Amino acid sequence: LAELMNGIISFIGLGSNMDDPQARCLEAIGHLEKVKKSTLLRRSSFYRTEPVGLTNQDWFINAVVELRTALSARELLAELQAIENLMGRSRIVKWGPRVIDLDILLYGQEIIEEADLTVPHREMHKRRFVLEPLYELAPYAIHPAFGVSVAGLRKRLGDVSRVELLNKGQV
Ligand code: A4P
Ligand code: MG
Repeated sequence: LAELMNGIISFIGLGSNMDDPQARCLEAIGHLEKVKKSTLLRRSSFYRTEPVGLTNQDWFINAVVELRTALSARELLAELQAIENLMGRSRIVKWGPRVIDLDILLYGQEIIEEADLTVPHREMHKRRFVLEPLYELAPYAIHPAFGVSVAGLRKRLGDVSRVELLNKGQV
C-alpha cells in the first residue's frame, strides 16, 4: 500500500469515436483504475469534439484522467497499450476512427524523446480536445518542454475545432 502513496503524477488523454464512445471511455477508465502500482485520482468531464486531422469521421468523446503511478513511463505506456488491445483497438488508419486511444500527455515533469515514446505528447499543445479537459483538471500544470502552463497553452491555442462540454447527466 505504501507504494500507492508516492509516485509520479501523470495525465492521460482518452479518445474514442466508435462503438458508443462514452461507454468506451467509461470502460477505459474502469481499466485505468486497475493499473498496477497506480491510483486513479481524478477524471475530467467528457467532451464531444470535432475530429481533427482526418475530418471525415464521427465526432469523438475526449477526456483526461490524473493518475499517480510508481510505474516508469515506458511501463505505463505498456499498460495503456494492453488496455487498448483488450478493448479491441485495431490500428488501420493513421488518425482514423478508433475504439479507444490512450495517450500519455504528461509524466511528472519528465521530457522523453524516444522512437516509440514522446512525453509530453508531441501534439498536446496544438489540440483543443486535449487542452480543454486537461485545463479542467490542471490549469497550473507546466508543460516541461515549453515552460508554459496548461492555461497558457490553452490561451495561445490556434485550434478552432469545436469542443463541447457534455452536461452532467448526459454521461
Ligand atoms: N507514442 C509515442 N508517444 C506516446 C505517448 N506519449 N503516449 C507512440 C502514447 N503513445 C505514444 O500511436 C502510435 C504510437 O505512438 C504508439 O505505438 C506509441 O508507441 P497509436 O495510438 O498506435 O497510433 P495513432 O492513433 O494512429 O497515432 P496517435 O499519435 O495516437 O494519434 P493521435 O495523434 O492521438 O491522433 N480528433 C479528436 N477530436 N479527438 C481525438 O481524440 N485523435 C486523433 C488521433 C486524431 N483526431 C482526433 C483525435
Ligand atoms: Mg495513441
